Amino acid sequence: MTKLEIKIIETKPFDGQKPGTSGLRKKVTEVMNGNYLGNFVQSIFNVLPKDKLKGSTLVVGGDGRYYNKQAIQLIFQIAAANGVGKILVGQNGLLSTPAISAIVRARQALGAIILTASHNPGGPKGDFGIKYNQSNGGPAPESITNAIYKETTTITQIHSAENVNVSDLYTLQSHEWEGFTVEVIDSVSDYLTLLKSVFDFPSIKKFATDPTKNFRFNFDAMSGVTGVYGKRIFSDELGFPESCLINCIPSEDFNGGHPDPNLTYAPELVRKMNNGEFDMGCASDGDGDRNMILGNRFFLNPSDSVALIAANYQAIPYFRNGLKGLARSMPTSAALERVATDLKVPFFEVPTGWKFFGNLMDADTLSICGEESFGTGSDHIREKDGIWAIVCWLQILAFNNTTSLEEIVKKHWSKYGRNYYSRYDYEEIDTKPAEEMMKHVSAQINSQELVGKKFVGIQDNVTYEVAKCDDFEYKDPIDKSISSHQGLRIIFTDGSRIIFRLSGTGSTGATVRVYFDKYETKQDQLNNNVQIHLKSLIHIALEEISKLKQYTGRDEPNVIT
Ligand code: VG1
Ligand code: CO
Repeated sequence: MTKLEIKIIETKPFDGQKPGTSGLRKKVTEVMNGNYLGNFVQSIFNVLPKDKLKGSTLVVGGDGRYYNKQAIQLIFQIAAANGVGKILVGQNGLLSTPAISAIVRARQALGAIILTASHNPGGPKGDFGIKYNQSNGGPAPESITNAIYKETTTITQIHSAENVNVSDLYTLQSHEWEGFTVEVIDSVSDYLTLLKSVFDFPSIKKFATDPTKNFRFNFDAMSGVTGVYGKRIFSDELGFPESCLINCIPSEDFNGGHPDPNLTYAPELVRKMNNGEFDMGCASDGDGDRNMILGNRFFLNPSDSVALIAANYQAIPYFRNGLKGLARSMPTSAALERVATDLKVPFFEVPTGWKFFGNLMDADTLSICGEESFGTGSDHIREKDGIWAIVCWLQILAFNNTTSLEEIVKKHWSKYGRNYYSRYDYEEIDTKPAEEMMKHVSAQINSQELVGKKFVGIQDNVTYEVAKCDDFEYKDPIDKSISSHQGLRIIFTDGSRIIFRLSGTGSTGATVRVYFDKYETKQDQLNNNVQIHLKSLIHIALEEISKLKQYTGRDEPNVIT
């Protein structure tokens, strides 16, 4: 068997290799510069204990964006030289983020290296991303990502086995060297096996293919990795015709699109749904962990989606023994805790980013969780899961024997009340004005001058009085670690909330996110237009508290959800 030819490459640190909300995300041009990626990969191995690394199994794959394949070869070489025994790589280098989480767990791997910048655009001028997941299948916590970052600031050497090269990532087979194997695995099988144990596939198939129901379904993979999964799961397994699947060929630049499933970046699907062409339309992002779900001329807000999945848990076989707990990220609407209260299960509020849910799941206190940013998931894996969320809704429709999502959501609102919710994104603002605006808001929070302040709503004439405001800090109930500065919160006496955050996933400039949440119980006020219903709160946030326009020069957000 061929021996590994290990070389030591001298290197120097690169600035700015600090992972953000979900891994390191940078422009492809920056990542392709010299040892940039090699440094980061070696830094990951430098923080992993040598004895665990020796002979370990790692899962590697990505969303198929530009530079994915070259990065995979580089990881093979550095992993081999650092003592890894085996790498499981997805066919053609493709694995969705949730599938990687499933594979790590099913095969008891040490961890995974995931190559994705998720919802950020790709191609030679787009973004690239890399993150490390641990043996539970979830993103590494801040203690590890900080340690990796520290390594990147002092790194001097990369260890690389330069005779490791796998040119054929298509054929499902193993490639062996002395002490090192690369196994090309099917991208879908492990994940599909898991989903089949979570859901009742036959009942969904029966519903989906029942001619008397004439259920019209559409899935948009946004030219990301879930194209591969969409065909196998929705078509081959659940019986939907292939004509239901759009943009299902993974492309290195997402076909020139922005693989972010929201109302702005999935225009084709949104137009069809607004025309009433389908009963259910859905999309997922570049790496398959996000989902957008629409009904016939109806938008399902992600914060409502997770609340409804929880409220309808009995439809899903995986939850047959009940729910252990529910959780949402801080900016996500408060709809979920009303369900937690009703079901009498523990409830948790964590900072933005999936890495905070994992500890709760590992401690067996969390079953279903979600984020407003089109992320929903459960403890079947340790990542959010776009296809899982879509299949949840198929299962809920089948269980309730209806093709109308809207009907199910409206029934929920009339029982629990409705959280009117919206998020405004101001993308690629210059860093300085964005930070100054955040400082302006945090000054009012730090001095507590906002507390007790009354604002009269320009739309509803209602008086909004500030009850509480803070810079959100989270103490992990399991490992007691503290995460500070997780978003500026202003909470009103009626429970309405305004939140300001700077994004941690962008690669250029700053993205400001402003979140609005207002709870309504009056039965005749449950079907209003969201933007009109929130107009007063939006005005208070933008004009009175933050003076966002003055600071940033932006009249309108790029994306409204
Ligand atoms: C955004 C979302 C956050 C999500 C993160 C990763 O982070 O707000 O909820 O977990 O993206 O999603 P930020 O810091 O830009 O607000 V994914 O699908 O890009 O891995
Ligand atoms: Co994603």
